[in-house]
Amino acid sequence: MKKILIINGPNLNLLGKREPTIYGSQTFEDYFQTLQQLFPEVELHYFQSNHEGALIDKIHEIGFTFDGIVLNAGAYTHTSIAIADALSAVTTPAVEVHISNVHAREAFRHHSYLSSRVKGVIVGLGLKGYELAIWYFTN
Ligand code: CA2
Repeated sequence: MKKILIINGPNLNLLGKREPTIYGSQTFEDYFQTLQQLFPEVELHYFQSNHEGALIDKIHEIGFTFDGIVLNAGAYTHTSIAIADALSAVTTPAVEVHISNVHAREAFRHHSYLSSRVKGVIVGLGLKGYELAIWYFTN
């Protein structure tokens, strides 16, 4: 059974509770159940933190044994060389996901420190982006 970890960064614990016009109205916990139903053949794990170091620790913890990381690092995407370094340090491949189309938003969201360290990037397709990333790792 393939093991895949979804990592959500800062503020993504508010999904479904605030700013529904940008981020939708479903909580990630609800959507995670949908993902488990869609991919019964995958051992899916979920981790969310608002703390940069905790995200890095989790990448280190699973980054040599899991088959894939689906990473939405939130605003750390645009600031964190440390998360980029963590992705380079591990062997588990990652796919970067953004719920909103960051390229249609403020200029500071157009650059990602992480994109060069991942297999690919999915932006602007809402929560479906996570599904597509898992599909990539399983097909
Ligand atoms: O579009 C995305 O997935 C982002 O990674 C979301 C980040 C943002 O900083 C990135 O530029 C793009 C922000 C996450 C904030 O999530 C919230 C969810 C609900 C309510 C308020 C914030």
